[in-house]
Amino acid sequence: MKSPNEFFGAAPEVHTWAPGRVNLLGEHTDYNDGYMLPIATPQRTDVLADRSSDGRFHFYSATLDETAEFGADESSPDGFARYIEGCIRLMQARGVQVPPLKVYVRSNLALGTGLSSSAALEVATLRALRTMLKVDLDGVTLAQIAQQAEIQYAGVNCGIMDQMASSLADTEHMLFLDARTLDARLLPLPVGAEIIVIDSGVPRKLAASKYNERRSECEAAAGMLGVPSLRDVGRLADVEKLPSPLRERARHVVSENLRVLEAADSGGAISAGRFGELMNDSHASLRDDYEVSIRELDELTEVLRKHPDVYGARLTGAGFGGACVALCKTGAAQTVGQMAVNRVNAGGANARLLIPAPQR
Ligand code: NG1
Repeated sequence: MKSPNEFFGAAPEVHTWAPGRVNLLGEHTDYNDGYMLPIATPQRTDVLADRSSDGRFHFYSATLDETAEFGADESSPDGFARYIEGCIRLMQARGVQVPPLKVYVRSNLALGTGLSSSAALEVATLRALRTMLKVDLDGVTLAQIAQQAEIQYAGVNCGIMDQMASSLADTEHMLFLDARTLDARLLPLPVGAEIIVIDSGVPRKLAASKYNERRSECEAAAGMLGVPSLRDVGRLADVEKLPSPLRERARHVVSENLRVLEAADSGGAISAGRFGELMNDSHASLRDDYEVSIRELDELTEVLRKHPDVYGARLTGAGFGGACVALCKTGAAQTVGQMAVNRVNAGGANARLLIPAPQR
C-alpha cells in the first residue's frame, strides 16, 4: 500500500472527506418519494487530490491497493475509478474546467456492508473538486451530482438517500429527509440513546434483483391507486383494496412513512422508548409485508431486542443480507453489540460489530 507521500511526492493541494450512512428509520421509502432518517457513520472516506503534471489522470485506492490511469479524453477503467471519473465528468458537464488530476483515496468504511461507501467516495471527491477549483456548490446540489455519478457511471439506479446523508448528516444527529422536496433537517438523537450497527455477515446476493422487483411493485401499486407515488397515499386503509402482494408492499411503504413522520414531527423530542418501538414495527413490516428480511437479520434483531438496554432493532438498508441497527441506552452500545455478535456467532453466524468500532 502506497502512502500519500509516495503517491504525490509532496503534500497534495486538497484533503477532504465524507462519511458513510446508516438509516435509522424509513426503509424503501426514498424511491417512493418518501421520508427517512439516516445518520452519518464515524467511519469515513478521505480523498487527497492534486494537479497531474503529465496530462493524464492517476487515481490510487489505498483501501484496495489499486491504481487507475487514463488520458483526458479516455474513460477510466471499471472499479473505484468510475465513481471519481463520474464526479469529474459531471462537473465538466456543468462547465467547470477540471485539469488532469492525481487522486488518492482511503477509507475505513467496510465495503459491501451497506454503509454506503460509494456515496462517501462520491461526496468526498466532489468536495475535493469544489475546494480545489473554487466552485460554488451547496450540499444538496453536491448530493444530486453524486447520485448522478452513481447512476450514470457506476450503473446503480439508486435513490437520493445515501448521497444526501453523506453530504449533510453528522454522527450526532439524525437527518430528516424528504426525497421529493429534498427538504433536509438535522434532528437530535432521542435523549439518552446511542446506536449499534452489526453486519450480519450475509452478503446481499439477491439485493439488486429483488430491489428492482420491489421498485416495480411499488410503481404498480401507485398506478392502481391513481397517485404519482406511494408517498401520496394519505390513509393506510387505502392500500387494503389492492391485490396481494401489492397490498402488502404498499402497506409497508405507507406505514413506514407514517413512522418516520411521527419520529420527526416532535422536532427530535421523541423518547428513545417510542423511537425503539417504531424501529421494531419497521422491522416487522420489512419482514412480513415487504419480505426483504432473512433469518440471520431476524435472529440478530431478536437477540438485541431482548436485551433490557435496547429500545429497538431493525434491519437497515435494502435487506436480503447486510446489517442491522439498534438503539440502546447511552454507554451500552459496545457491550450490548459485542454480546449480540458473540451470541449469533456461537450459533454459526459470521456477524461483526461495525458501530461502535470494536475495541482492540
Ligand atoms: P443500501 O442497501 O443501504 O445500499 C439501498 C438503496 C437506498 C434505499 C435502500 C432501502 C442503493 C445504492 N441504495 O440502500 O437508496 O433505497 O436500499 O431503503 O441502491
